[in-house]
Amino acid sequence: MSKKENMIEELEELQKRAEAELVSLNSEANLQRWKTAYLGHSSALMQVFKRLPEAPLEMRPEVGQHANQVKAALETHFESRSMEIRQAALQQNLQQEKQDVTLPGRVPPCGRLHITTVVLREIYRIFAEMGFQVYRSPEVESDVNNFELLNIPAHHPARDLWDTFFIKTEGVVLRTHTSPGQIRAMREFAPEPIRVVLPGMCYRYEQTDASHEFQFNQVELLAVGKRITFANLKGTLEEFAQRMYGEGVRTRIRPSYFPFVEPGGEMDVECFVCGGKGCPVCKRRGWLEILGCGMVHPVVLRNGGYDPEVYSGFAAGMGPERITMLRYRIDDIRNFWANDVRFLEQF
Ligand code: FA5
Repeated sequence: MSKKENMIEELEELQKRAEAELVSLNSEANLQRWKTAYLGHSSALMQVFKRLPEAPLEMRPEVGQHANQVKAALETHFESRSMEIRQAALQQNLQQEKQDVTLPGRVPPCGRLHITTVVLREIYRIFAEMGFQVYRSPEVESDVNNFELLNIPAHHPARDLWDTFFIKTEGVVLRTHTSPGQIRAMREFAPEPIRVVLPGMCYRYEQTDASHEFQFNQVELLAVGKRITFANLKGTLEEFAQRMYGEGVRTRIRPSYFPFVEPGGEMDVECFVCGGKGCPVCKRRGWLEILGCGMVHPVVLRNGGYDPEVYSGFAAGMGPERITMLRYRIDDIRNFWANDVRFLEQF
């Protein structure tokens, strides 16, 4: 066999071996190794090209041409095998990661309204239907609005009814009730008639217990105009109680003292746990206190910019957390602002 035939045979052997190996490969990594071995710089095929200049002149064209054909064939086969392997990997991925769309989805955790917010909104809705609008006033108040203009001068013993958080700035307090909002609303609207609810957080320096927190909401009710009477107050509160606690619920108004109303009272609803017979929830009285109320005191009307000879008004103040407790039989008010989701999630 001539040298030329030898080289050509060598090339054919090489091609057969390379192609046989290529068919058995089934990963990208192996493919790359194969490429380096058969088409890389130091591969046997490349050696043929390198050795060509040393070969006798007459055999160079034929051997060179043959080597080029082998190289082109190997490159083509490499490309198509490479494509097959990539396709197979893709198919396998699609199989393994197939999604079962019939499986129930994972429900994302979802927040909810705080129970007091729910009850507050219900209170607004009831009063909105009676023509009352929400009017917001600040939680940090002047001593003047919180007490003095409400007919509670400095050193008046009635100040003891509200254990107050004072702050370092003199004359500024955390409001102890929503009643100072009465002054703000009156001063904004006088001499126009008013029908507003004043909601929001109040603060008292309280010894906390199951029914007393040092922060709690109140909703104040205020109506001012000509010929407003105690009968209007009674009718409005009676209607509220029916809508809030259910039709047919019995109510009563007892006399009570608040410096900013005259006459003043407190409203009770019949205990809906025992139906008025007496139980631990109503402390055996058969009645539950829900709010303070009365006719706006002439001094307060004047401080708000209304002439008490011409105008009259009624006001009331209730605690939505206490209302919520009664409704849902919650036995401790301290749960409301303790931020324990086990409590909050129940509503
Ligand atoms: C007042 O604060 C008066 N401003 C209410 C008022 C308004 C009377 C207008 C007349 C006219 P009192 O201190 O009773 O009143 O509080 C009213 C309501 O707030 C109570 O019935 C109760 O529901 C709630 N409340 C009072 N103190 C606390 C407390 N420490 N924790 C939770 N709720 C409270």
